[in-house]
Amino acid sequence: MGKNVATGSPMRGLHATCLMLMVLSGLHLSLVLLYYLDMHVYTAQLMQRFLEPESPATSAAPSTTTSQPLQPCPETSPHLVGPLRIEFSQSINLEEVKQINSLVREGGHFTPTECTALQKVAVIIPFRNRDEHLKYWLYYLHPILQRQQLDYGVYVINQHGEETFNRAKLLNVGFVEALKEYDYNCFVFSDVDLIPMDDRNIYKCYSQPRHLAVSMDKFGFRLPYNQFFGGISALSKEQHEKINGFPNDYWGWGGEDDDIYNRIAYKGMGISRPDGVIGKCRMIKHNRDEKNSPNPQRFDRIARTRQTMQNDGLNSLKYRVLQVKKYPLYTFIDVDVGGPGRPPSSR
Ligand code: UDH
Ligand code: NGS
Repeated sequence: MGKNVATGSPMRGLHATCLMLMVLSGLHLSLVLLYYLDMHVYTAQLMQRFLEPESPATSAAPSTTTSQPLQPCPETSPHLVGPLRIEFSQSINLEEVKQINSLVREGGHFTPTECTALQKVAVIIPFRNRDEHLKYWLYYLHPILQRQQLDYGVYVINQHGEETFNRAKLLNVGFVEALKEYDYNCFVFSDVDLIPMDDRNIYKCYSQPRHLAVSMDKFGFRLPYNQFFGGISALSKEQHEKINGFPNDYWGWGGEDDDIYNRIAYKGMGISRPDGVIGKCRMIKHNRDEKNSPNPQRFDRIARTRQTMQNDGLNSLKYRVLQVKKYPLYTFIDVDVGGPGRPPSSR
């Protein structure tokens, strides 16, 4: 017994010390582990922030969720990257375009969440049988428009049937139909085959009607003539109404953009344009479409804009909407616009 008592006490002390040391080193180990885990997560977050893809076609403006009241967006978006590489060699998968643009809502709408956009822009595209071109347009333009911090919607106005194409009338239809959906104050009218080569070419409205396609590859990156107003243009709601919209009676190719230019000039407005560097655009090469041959009446018509603009335009627009389809990246409006000398069919 005595022997046990004499040897038991130091053994128990040693045991307790060992236990304490083990607990302490366990604690130390878990603290070190926690610290490293935390650092790892933090580093991963940082890496993600800085390594996000910055390719112009894929990166959109970041969105932040905040309960603070939103400030107006700045005059110049901080997300712009300047010159873009635009090419049309690879075919586009719309599913991927949809995934890249996950902040775009059904029907092709986007609203910045980090600030209140300065303008509400409807982008109107005249359309028939150009699906491949539309894919490129959606692929390039959605990220650009988001980086420009615009509150926008994309409207593809499809001319139903086989009649001669009427670009300007389709644009008028887009103006009226978009306004039925949302309180847009700016309208950008864009051909489906034109892509800006610089995201500083802002798809918004200015104090004067804006011409955006000022420096196209097919014209050697120059204006073909001073009054040229084709390809892509932007008019505020007021500017569009002031000129009674666009002419409805240009069937086939050519002249309708010159008529629009005349309307603007006759109403005492000027044309605003970006410079020749920011205004560079690429056009997707294509052949002349069926039912869009040069309109033989175009020269006579543009000589008479001053008279015709009074009665041909928004105040005489007649069409019938056959279908409105909301796709993830655009709103598709199928319309009967009639034909030369033929009104749209009634129900
Ligand atoms: N558009 C269509 N479908 C058509 C015709 C025109 O969607 O059948 C739309 C489309 O948005 C197009 C725009 O109307 O971008 C302007 O028409 P366009 O591309 O025919 O006009 P553009 O002046 O070309 O660009 C004219 C034909 C050039 C032939 C060149 C041959 N080398
Ligand atoms: C003019 C046309 C415009 C056309 C421009 C560029 O001659 O409608 O060429 O055409 N005006 C008349 O014909 C009266 S383009 O080379 O882009 O096809 O926009």
